[in-house]
Amino acid sequence: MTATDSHLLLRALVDELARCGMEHACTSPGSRNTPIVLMLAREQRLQTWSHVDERCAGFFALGAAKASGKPVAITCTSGTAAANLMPAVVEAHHAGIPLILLTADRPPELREIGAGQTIDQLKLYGDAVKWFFELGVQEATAERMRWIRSLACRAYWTALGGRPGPVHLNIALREPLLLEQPLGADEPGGGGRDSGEPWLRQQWPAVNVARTAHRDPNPSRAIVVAGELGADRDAGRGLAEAAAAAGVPLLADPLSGARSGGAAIAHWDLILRDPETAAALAPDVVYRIGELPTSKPLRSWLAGLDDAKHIHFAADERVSDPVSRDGTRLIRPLAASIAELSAYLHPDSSGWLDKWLRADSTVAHAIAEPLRGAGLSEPVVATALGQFLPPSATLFVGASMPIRDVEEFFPALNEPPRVLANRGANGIDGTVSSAFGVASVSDGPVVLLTGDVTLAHDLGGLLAARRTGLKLTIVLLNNDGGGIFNFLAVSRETDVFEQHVATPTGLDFSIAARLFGCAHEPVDDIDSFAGALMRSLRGKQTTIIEVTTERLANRALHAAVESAALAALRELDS
Ligand SMILES: Cc1ncc(C[n+]2csc(CCOP(=O)(O)OP(=O)(O)O)c2C)c(N)n1
Repeated sequence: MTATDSHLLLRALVDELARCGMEHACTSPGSRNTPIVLMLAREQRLQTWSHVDERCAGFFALGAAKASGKPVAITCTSGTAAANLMPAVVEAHHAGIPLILLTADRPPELREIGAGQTIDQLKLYGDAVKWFFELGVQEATAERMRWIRSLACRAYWTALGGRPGPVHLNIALREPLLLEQPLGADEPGGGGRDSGEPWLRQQWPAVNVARTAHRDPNPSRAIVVAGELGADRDAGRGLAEAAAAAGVPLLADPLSGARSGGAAIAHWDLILRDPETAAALAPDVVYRIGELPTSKPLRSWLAGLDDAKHIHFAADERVSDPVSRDGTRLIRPLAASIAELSAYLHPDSSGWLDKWLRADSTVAHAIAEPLRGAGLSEPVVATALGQFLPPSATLFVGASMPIRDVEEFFPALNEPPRVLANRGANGIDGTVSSAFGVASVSDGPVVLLTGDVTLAHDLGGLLAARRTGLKLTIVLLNNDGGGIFNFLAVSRETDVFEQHVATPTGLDFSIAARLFGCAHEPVDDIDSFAGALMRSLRGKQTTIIEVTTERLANRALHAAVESAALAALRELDS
């Protein structure tokens, strides 16, 4: 194998990824992966994003693939560089996001003899990848060129097909890594197919969406529970329209894009905390679609619905039923699920939807007072983002309290912004990088809502602001530590809690902003928040809008909101 062989093979591999439809790739620097970097960066059909830190590169690619629904390639050098992709690979595996990992490796004769930067990269990501393949060292014969073209397409279609996920190609490269002369246009075997077609185009059989026997002739009390639905922005809208047309209450996570229209119940998380209301609103049929929302009240309510039929429309065979309630699981592509579910929903005349809507407006009214009294709090920021963001925007939500507050407080809107989050493995890692990845494929502005520990965890992700030219609006809820832990029993273990669980960082984020070339705007009331948000949405620079809150006050406010909601619901019941 000469440098010419490896460059010819890699050029063909990248050519096929682009022919299949790939548009974005991420690189991280190194020596061994130089030939892969050259091919990706020089491929005109790809937009290639450079990252210093492989962990950031992995999450950036994840964000881009999540928002676009298309595979994104990542290359890194050998050794711990490849190991740094693991968190993003795990998230991609659990969330069903297509990635193609191109790790450079030493050739076999340099493995297991103490050569530098050499670790065992075979099956490095275990079962978290859909396919692992060791490319070995090959000569660029006509036969091998055909083979690599076919293999590149297989990697692309495997990442994208069925339940999407990551694919790992481990690429052994022997020195010399670089060419003396530029590569000519010719290729043994004549190159790829005419007219830009990929070597292999894979198609899946059309799925039979024939009606099944599960349709109830006249269920009067049905609800729809919608969780994250993936990259297709029309899916949530279609679902909301179908629920509104049928008068079926729609309990939608903002991540579904379906918290919208006349049947959307915005405050179901609070409504279901009142046992009497929850019992009165028990349905005969639960139609679930997408992932199950995080909300504990929702999950325990569903778990207790013994007498209801539970019908789950799922996009693939992966089980997403943590309460073991699915009675029927209908596996369909998303669009087919929505079409079929729409046909299941019956127009309602029993006042069923009205009962839900009354509870919803009762809660909305009741919680307004404690929220108003608390100034610019974490729940108010979650609510305000729903009110202020244009439909063209994307809100990327960090783990911990931000995702819970968005679930609990985000309003039902006619045209909601897209809401995304890393909910596959619920990590706080890679959040900034994921949001920048989303920005790389988005036309509208991207806003990240994050806690301070989450931001500190991926502070290096801010380097993308300087190095990629992409822009984020980062809304930082700084309660100096993990506020979520103040809601847990561990907060009573006072000797250990602050240092080892809450982990306040004490960071001055204005200095971090300056370091990475970002603007920083501290805000302390709703007007200054709205002003900073609008300026940042219009501007060109990444801005950290910092809202300072207190963990104990935040917990007390959540409790006051819940008490107000429950008191009002009880009054409604009586
Ligand atoms: C990679 C990873 N490490 C640890 C955790 C556990 N964890 C969940 S929330 C959290 C704290 C988050 O704090 P912050 O971002 O400030 O948000 P807040 O809780 O204040 O809303 C931690 C450490 C996790 N989910 N992922």
